Amino acid sequence: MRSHCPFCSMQCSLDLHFTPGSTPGYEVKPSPDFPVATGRLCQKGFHAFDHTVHPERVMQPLRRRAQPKRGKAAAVSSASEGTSSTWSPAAWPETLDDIASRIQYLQEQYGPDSVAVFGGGSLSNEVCYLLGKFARVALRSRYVDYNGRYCMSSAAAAQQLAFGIDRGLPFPLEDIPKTDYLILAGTNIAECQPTLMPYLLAAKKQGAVIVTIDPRRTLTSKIANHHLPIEPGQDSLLIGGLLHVILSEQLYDAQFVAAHTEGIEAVREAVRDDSPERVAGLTGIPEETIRQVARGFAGAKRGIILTARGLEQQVNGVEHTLQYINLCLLCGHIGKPGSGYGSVTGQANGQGGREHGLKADQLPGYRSIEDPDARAHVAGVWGLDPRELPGKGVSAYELFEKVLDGDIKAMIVLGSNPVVSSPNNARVAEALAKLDLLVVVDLFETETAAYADWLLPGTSFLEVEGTMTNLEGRVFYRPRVFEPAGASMPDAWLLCALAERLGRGRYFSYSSMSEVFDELCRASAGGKADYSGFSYSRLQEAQGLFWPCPGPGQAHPGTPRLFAGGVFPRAGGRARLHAITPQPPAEVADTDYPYLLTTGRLGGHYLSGAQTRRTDALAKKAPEPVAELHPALAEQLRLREGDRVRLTTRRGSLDFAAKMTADIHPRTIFVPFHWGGDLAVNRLTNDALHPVSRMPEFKVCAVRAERARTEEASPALVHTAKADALSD
Ligand SMILES: Nc1nc2c(c(=O)[nH]1)N[C@H]1C(S)=C(S)[C@@H](COP(=O)(O)OP(=O)(O)OC[C@H]3O[C@@H](n4cnc5c(=O)[nH]c(N)nc54)[C@H](O)[C@@H]3O)O[C@H]1N2
Ligand SMILES: Nc1nc2c(c(=O)[nH]1)N[C@H]1C(S)=C(S)[C@@H](COP(=O)(O)OP(=O)(O)OC[C@H]3O[C@@H](n4cnc5c(=O)[nH]c(N)nc54)[C@H](O)[C@@H]3O)O[C@H]1N2
Ligand code: SF4
Ligand SMILES: [Mo]
Repeated sequence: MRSHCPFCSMQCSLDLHFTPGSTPGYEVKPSPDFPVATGRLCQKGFHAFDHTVHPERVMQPLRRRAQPKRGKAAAVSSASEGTSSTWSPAAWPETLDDIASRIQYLQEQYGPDSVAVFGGGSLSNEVCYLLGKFARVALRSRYVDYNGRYCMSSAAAAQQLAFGIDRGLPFPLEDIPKTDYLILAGTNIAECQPTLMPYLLAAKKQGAVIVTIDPRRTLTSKIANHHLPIEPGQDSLLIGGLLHVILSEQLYDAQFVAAHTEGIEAVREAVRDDSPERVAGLTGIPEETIRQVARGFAGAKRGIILTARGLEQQVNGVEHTLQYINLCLLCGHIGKPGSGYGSVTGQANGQGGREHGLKADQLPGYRSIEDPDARAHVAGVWGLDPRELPGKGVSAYELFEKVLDGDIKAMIVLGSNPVVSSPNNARVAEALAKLDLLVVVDLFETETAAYADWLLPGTSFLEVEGTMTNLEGRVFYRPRVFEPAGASMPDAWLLCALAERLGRGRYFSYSSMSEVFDELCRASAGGKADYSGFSYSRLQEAQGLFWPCPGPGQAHPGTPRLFAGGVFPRAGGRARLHAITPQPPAEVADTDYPYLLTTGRLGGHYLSGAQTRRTDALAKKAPEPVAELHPALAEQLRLREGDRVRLTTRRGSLDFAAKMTADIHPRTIFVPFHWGGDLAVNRLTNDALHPVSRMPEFKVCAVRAERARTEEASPALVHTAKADALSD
């Protein structure tokens, strides 16, 4: 049986082979004949089946017996997961009746905006579309956003500003081996999109130079010709140095810049003082390396830059991204095979999720909810008066602030575990504990479900059909291979059933998932992410097609490569260069907090770990988070191998096992974020947001480090024992 891995944005195709008598009963193998992953899977893909049959799967609607824990003290203490005595099982009709009547009661008291929706980028296009529609049409609430805000929002904003459109990669993966020079900044592809590595290696084999920019020498950096180990937060400054060289030595593509861009003079002015000498002094990257990479990239026939969360998840994330786009545009490396700028999308459907209205300011087809024409078009498809559509809401993290302010009283969380994945997560827990009604729809009783009044069983990726959009903008069909487990129901069914009980059923009456998709396609027609030429049958036949694909009919072949001939979808057709003046992160190192903490991923775990911590083979390899720090720093702290390190930021203190590695910048400490409770590094991270994209600063905050006192029972050790028990 054919499906697609539920985890990262590569969306590798996998085949399930029935193996009677074995555990877990099916063997996962890579599909040999689907494009993208070239017949490979990573460790997460090979184990993707395991969590779907885990004994802890939620199998029926569960209602909390007692009230959820209330108040700050409870929220800040370990967000331990509940037990079965916490919940009483319920049938679907009474569940939906109760939730609907509580929503109606709250909306009568406090208005439609008192109920919010928090979605996720693992969901299919159909569910993302329905969630956005559900918020606006069934709840009539402006408050909807999703975890993609924590993920792609800075790159999305930057691409919109520079190019007028945001598609993670504006070119297909098959273009990568054609390049001569590849810059990988803040992207750890070897662990985060492992099946993309063969494309990078193919480029290298054909002679491409590879440069990595990261505070850590990651597995990805091992294939690089040059590794530039900056401190977190310095990308704009470093790239400013490269731009200075390229402009002062006249290495840029003057013809391309004159014909296809605007704004070069302002960039020239902005980097006037960023000489390699000065930038080397500030970043520690040798002057000669700055010159060499600038000359190499500008002189290459074809060049590609890929960025990811390393530089995007910052209060300056949009500016860092724009600076890399400046580099690409000035060198004319765009709009032709083997050249371009791309941001490596993260979640399974991180791309589609941000196209069809799950974002606070957005309507399907990547339309703005503030554009009167867009409102009229979408309202027309939905059969509403445009005046009935609410306006724009607030970003993911700000939804929790609205709860604390008392504006939001109820929330539906579907496809996310924000207690683990939000910055400064004690505040998020505090907000959830304050809600009058929290409904969580998930496969598992997550750390977020610990605050829920209702926990509803979601279906796994194998139990529901739908379409997904991968990092290249390739839209493909994922079939259903099993019946929903237990009493779980597809998310789409749940939303439609709830809409009906809220008296809005006439807007949510579909007889099949393909009907939802057809409506999505109509709603997207004429928008930037135009899907109107797609249908289930067409996508199945073609093994995926690239958007935009304007309809009607089957004539348009889809668009694997954007910006052909250097034409950009902005007024005048030109791309925009941006003058960037590098700014420091929201927190810099000082005497109280002398180092920088950065966070990220491990190859064997996925996001909040809800799925991969329940996958024995993966949990065994990485049972708890380990803080990576440089041996020189360890010596300064008198830390020995095997010691635990106490990390303290302005938000709190946590203890972690420590690993010494010369592969990290000497003043930077890295901790992965895949764990909850007292192992959740998001207890420490900064909730400062980018002024426009509202992206939190996951990648930099000031931290103090010391040897943890061993006589104190370390909370982490308790959890290690729990993780071991889980994997037995
Ligand atoms: N195994 C695994 N794969 C995943 C995921 C997962 O959880 N696990 N998640 C998926 C998702 S949703 C996403 S968004 C992607 C994320 O994919 P990536 O963005 O590649 O992953 P991260 O580990 O968050 O960050 C990448 C690198 O940024 C570096 N970094 C930190 N600060 C800076 C900085 O200031 N500048 C630069 N240049 N680099 C910096 C870190 O050291 C890290 O190596 O991965 C996807 N794939
Ligand atoms: N410190 C730090 N924090 C970060 C980041 C970082 O780099 N550093 N990265 C951020 C990024 S890029 C991201 S994308 C976020 C992601 O953070 P989360 O949104 O918390 O990610 P997941 O763990 O994927 O949560 C998805 C949840 O939905 C459930 N689920 C999966 N599929 C389905 C489905 O089809 N239906 C339903 N109903 N439920 C489903 C899963 O069991 C899981 O509990 O984390 C962010 N947080
Ligand atoms: S590379 Fe991504 S999509 Fe492919 S198997 Fe691994 S996690 Fe799944
Ligand atoms: Mo992400």
